[in-house]
Amino acid sequence: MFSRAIVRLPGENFSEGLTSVSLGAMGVPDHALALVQHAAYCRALEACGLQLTVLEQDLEHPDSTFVEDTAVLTRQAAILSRPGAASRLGEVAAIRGALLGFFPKHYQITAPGTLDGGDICEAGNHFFIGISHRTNEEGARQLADFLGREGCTATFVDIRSMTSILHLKSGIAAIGDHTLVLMEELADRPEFRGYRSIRVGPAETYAANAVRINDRVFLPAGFPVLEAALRAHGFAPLVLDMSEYRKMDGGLSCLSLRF
Ligand code: CIR
Repeated sequence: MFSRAIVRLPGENFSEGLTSVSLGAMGVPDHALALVQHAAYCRALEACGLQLTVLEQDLEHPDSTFVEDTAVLTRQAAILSRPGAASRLGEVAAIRGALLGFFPKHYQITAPGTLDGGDICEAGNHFFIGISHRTNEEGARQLADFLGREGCTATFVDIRSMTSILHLKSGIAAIGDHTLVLMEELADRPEFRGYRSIRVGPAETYAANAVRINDRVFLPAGFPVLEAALRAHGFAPLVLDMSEYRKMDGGLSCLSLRF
């Protein structure tokens, strides 16, 4: 069960962040609408019983609303990341003060390691660590070592050959009850054998970035097949509009650090 979350408001220059999406086709993100969607996300977290720390916008870092990438959290420890994109490196120092007071133990990924929190999928005491174009092998090794010291296990999932996702968690969600939501391209990988899986077809891949928050599973709006599948498996989806964050390659998990 989570009792807290940290979020950061998107800045007016949010649309100057990194994205692989063609904004010509999709339209530039609308900051006012992004704020409305952020507020709805915060209300949903609160409705699930979480107490929020809402950080002010950080105009130095247009991607800083995606706070998930700055840390990996266990019960006792906050492991500060070292983001793989140069423009995001400063986000870690900016969130450090807000985060560390909540945790008795602290670790830090150091150079030449790089690691984005979006590549880390926590399934109970086990962590899947994506090796991607943001998280390198050295960063993954450092994290696995820190997790080991915290009594957790880890396996690596190399996604560098995949062009369809930015982070591991763009294609997988651990939603509890030994269940993984998995995009087709990841569904048959041996790393995930032994879990109950709910597959997400190519038309709904974006929705694979779902998040279990206490009794609910947060799901982006517009993905009825996955929503129905979750209900059929006994989960309770809570649907949120994520249109403006999607334009910046962001999903539901990226918008908060939960603990
Ligand atoms: C980036 O490219 O870094 C941001 N525009 C999106 C980060 C999304 N974060 C995540 O999936 N955890």
